[in-house]
Amino acid sequence: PVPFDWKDPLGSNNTLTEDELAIAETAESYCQERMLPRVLDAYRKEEFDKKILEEMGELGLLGATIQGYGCAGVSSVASGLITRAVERVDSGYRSGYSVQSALAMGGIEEFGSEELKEKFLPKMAQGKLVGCFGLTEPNHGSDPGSMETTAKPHPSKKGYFSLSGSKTWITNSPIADLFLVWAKLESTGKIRGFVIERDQCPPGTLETPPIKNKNGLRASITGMIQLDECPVPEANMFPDIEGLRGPFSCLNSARYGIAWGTIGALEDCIARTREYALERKQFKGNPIAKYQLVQKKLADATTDAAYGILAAAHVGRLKDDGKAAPEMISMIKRQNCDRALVNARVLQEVFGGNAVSDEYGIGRHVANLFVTQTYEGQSDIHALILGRAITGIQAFC
Ligand code: TGC
Ligand code: FAD
Repeated sequence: PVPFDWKDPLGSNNTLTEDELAIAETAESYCQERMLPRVLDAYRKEEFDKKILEEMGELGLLGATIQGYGCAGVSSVASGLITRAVERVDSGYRSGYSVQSALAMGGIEEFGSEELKEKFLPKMAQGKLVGCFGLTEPNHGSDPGSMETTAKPHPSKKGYFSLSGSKTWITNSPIADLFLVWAKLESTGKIRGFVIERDQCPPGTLETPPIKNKNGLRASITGMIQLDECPVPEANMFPDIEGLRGPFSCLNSARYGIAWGTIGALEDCIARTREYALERKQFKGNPIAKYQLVQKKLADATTDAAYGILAAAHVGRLKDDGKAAPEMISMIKRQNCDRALVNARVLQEVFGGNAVSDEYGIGRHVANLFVTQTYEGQSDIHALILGRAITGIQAFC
C-alpha cells in the first residue's frame, strides 16, 4: 500500500505541477530559514521588519500571479503555496505579504491605468515601495458601502482631488509608501479607488498613527489612515471602476490567499503538537501521544487541514480558468479560517501549562487565527453571503 504521510494526508502534493513544487520549496526554505528565527522577537516587540518584503521581492514572491511589471506570473495555486509557507510561520507576516501582493499590487494591476502600473508595480514587486489597502472605517467595517470618506475637486489645486476621512485597522499603514484608498466621489456618491503617495502629501494632510498593544497579529503592523483635505492627482484615481465591485474584486484574491494561509498555520500547530505529545510523558512514563483523546485531537486537526488544502487548490485551479464564483471564495475563506481556529484552540490543550509560554508558538497561532476569522469579511458575514446565494434573499439588513 501507499504509505500515509501525516504532513500531506490526502496527497495534495500529487496535484501540483513541477513549477508549483519548485515555488513551494523556495518559499518554504525562505520562511523557515529567514522568517521563523525572527518571529518570536517581532511578536514580543510588536514590530514588523520592512526588509522582509524586500527579501521576498528578491525571490520573486511578491505579486507573484501578475504577468509582467517585474512579477513572476505564476498560477493561483503557486501563489497559495507561498501564502501557506508564510503563514506556517505567522499570520502577521502573511498579512503584510497579502496586503502588498493581493490587495495593493492586485488592485493596481486590475484597475489602475497603464501609467500607474508602470510607475508602481515594478518597485512594489521588489518590496521597495510598500502598499496598503484602506477600506474599513471607524464606523463601517462589515458594511463598507456606508463609508464616509469623500473625494471632491481640490479647491486650490487644479487637476487634483481632495480626500478627507478616516480609515482604521489598516495593515501596513504606518510604514506604507502607497495607500490604495476607497472613497466616495462627492459628485456621484459612487465609491472610487485612489492611489495616494506618501511623499507627495503636504504636511498634515495624511497621518498614519499605529494601533498598538494588539493581542493578536503582533508581528504585523496596523494603523489608521487619516486624510484631511489630502490632494491626490486625478491621474491617481482608478479610471474605469466604480462601486464596491472595485474593493471586493481585490478582496477575492486576498480571501483566497487566506484560505491557504490559515491551513499553513494549522499545519504548524499540528507539527508542534505532534512533537510535543511524543516527548511529553505523563502516567507511568507514557508519552501523552499514546492517549486516545490526544490522538483524536491530532486526527481531527489533520483531517480538516487536508480537506482545507484540497478545497483551496481546487478553487485556485477554477480561478485560473475563470470559473471561480466569489461565493466559492467566501466558502473556503470561512471554512478554513474557522476550522484552523477551532483546531488550534483544541491542540493548544495538549501543551498543558506550557501552552501559556510564547516559546511554544501555539498560543501565538491561536491569537492570530482569531484575527484571520475577523478580517476580510468576518465568518458570519461570509455565512450570509452564502445564505444569500443559496436562498436568493439577503439577510444583511
Ligand atoms: P453587494 O450588494 O453585495 O455588492 C455591491 C457590489 O459589489 C459587487 N460584489 C462583488 N464583486 C466582486 N467580487 C465580490 N466578492 C463581490 N461582492 C459583491 C456586487 O456585484 C455589486 O456590484 P454592482 O456593480 O452591482 O454595484 O454589497 P453590500 O453592501 O450588500 O455588501 C454586503 C457584504 C456584507 C457582502 C459586504 O459588504 C462584505 O463583504 N463585507 C465584509 C467587508 C470586508 O470584507 N472588509 C475587508 C476589509 S480589507 C481587510 O480586511 C484586509 S485585512 C488583510 C490582511 O491584513 O491580511
Ligand atoms: P463589525 O462590522 O462592527 O462587526 C462586529 C460583529 O458583528 C462581527 O462579528 C460581525 O460578523 C457582526 N455583524 C455585523 N453585521 C452583521 C449582520 N448584518 N448580520 C450578522 N452579524 C453581523 N481593513 C482594511 O480595510 N484594510 C486592512 O488592511 C485591514 N487590516 C486589518 C488588520 C487587523 C489586525 C484587523 C483586526 C482588522 C483589519 N481590517 C482591515 C479591518 C477588518 O476588515 C474589519 O475589522 C472587519 O471587516 C470587521 O469589521 P468591524 O471590525 O468593523 O466589525
